[in-house]
Amino acid sequence: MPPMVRLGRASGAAAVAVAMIAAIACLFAASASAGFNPDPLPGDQQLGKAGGIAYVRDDETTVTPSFTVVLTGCPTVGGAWRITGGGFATSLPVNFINATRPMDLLDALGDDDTDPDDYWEVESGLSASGSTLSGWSICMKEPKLKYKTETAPPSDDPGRSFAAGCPGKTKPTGGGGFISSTGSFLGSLYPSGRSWKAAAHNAENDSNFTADFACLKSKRVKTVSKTVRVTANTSITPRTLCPATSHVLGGGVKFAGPAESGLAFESAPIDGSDADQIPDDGWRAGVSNQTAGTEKAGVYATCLGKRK
Ligand SMILES: [Ca+2]
Ligand SMILES: [Ca+2]
Ligand SMILES: [Ca+2]
Repeated sequence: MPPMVRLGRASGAAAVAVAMIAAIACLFAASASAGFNPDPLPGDQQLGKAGGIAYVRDDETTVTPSFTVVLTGCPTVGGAWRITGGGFATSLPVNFINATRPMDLLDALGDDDTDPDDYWEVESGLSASGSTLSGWSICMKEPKLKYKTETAPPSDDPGRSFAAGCPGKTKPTGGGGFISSTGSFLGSLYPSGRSWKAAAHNAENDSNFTADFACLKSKRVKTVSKTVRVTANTSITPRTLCPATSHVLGGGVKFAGPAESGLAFESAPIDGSDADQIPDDGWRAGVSNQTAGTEKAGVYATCLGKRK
């Protein structure tokens, strides 16, 4: 039976719902990361291409509350398309997200490198039966993309946060993170200058906690962001749009309060008011504030401008 979730000062409807889901999850013994089919392509919906960037989505319905995974590939995997960023959304703001990150395809499935450039993985270790978990991959034919996975320093703190830098003069195009252990969840994942920042609620001593992101050296990459206030025990879904002639490569979500008390339930590309229906125009974040006070939340979009 997994340990009960520690939510610090949390109270109110959101916390009650979280506790209910935790109780339901106790009924299931499935272990996270038990072998699943690593082929990301089944279920993928090709949303279209804009400015040389491809957008792909997949949706999964939670059957086993303690483990739901969505794998979303680039249009072709093991080829020229490479991950620039990715996202996730849950249909309920109380579902926990344990992973949202770029992944490497097995050699056996046609990929012969070790770069996590092939598909995007979203994983929930606690979600309500029948709710939907969605994943997005955003891909570009760009050989200069670099990938970084960094593990956070060991810690028993219930709230953990750290930053990891892009190599050389590159900066983040998109990214995510991972935290292990039943009851843990991600709260913040966002670009900051040449670094990628991650924060999470750590439910057990020293869960494995990583930041996973893609980086590119390009004057065309610009980050836009917006900060909003989120009142006690409520959730908010702020959005920000890229400049009109650019296309989104990735994005992020931030909870500025205590790391153990912010639950990220969405960080995903969105369609704007342009003529197409491709989600190439901006980013939406979803944050649940599990504290008894007002906190700040942020949404980030990294945008690729026109070639000059
Ligand atoms: Ca898929
Ligand atoms: Ca690869
Ligand atoms: Ca669009």
